[in-house]
Amino acid sequence: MLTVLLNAINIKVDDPVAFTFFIGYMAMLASSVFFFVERGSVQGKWKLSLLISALITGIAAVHYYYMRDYYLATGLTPTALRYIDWTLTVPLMCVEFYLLTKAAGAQFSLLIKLIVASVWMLVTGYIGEAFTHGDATQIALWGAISSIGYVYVLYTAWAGEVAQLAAKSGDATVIRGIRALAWFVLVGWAIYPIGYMCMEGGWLNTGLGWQASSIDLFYNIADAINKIGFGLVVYNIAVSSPKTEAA
Ligand SMILES: *C/C=C(C)/C=C/C=C(C)/C=C/C1=C(C)CCCC1(C)C
Repeated sequence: MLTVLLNAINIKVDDPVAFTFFIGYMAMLASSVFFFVERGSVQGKWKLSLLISALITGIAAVHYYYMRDYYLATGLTPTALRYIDWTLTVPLMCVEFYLLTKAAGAQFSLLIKLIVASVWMLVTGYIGEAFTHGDATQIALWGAISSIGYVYVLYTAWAGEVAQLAAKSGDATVIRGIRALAWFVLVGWAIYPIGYMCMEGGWLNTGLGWQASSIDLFYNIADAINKIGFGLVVYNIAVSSPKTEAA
């Protein structure tokens, strides 16, 4: 039964990469509808945050639609589409951090710093994936340069400005929410460099012999966890924070 269905949509049962592209598309689309509809039922001050969550999963859904097609047609990793998706959605995740801490005094400069760090991480990561042609030294070098941006976001969320502002807000829901998002950055985002190291010439590929095609498996699973998970944390903050008259 499942085989017939998967054949009909041109996905082989023994191809988990194709399967996760397919499921990823559905999950992103469904989440986007959910966040967009729920936006109507939360307090005014959270509506923009929910819209951003819907945009993150919505943008990803469109990219998954094309990435799945690309992968099925060529069997190759859709590197460019992947990085276009991330370059749009990761800065939007920075916007979520900014919006959640704005009431506690977050400055626009915090948002700019987070966006610069994440774009740094993605541009240098893209160079590492697209232009190194299996050269192990180059891959490791660009991976390390990219990680500087990652560590900056990680630091900001756990101990830097975002964490300090959350503490200052005095709102237990926001404090818990920011801590949950920081966990996503620590654990969920760490899945990406693992995927990166699976590419031809990466440490896990040459060192442990992991399959080069697993790069997409890691990225697809990480995207679902991080994009939908982030959105659900924000949604949870919105529905459980104390009601304020002015909002
Ligand atoms: C929705 C997409 C998200 C949250 C993407 C996050 C991507 C990363 C955290 C990527 C990190 C990388 C490194 C830290 C080093 C190697 C290259 C990257 C770009 C895979």
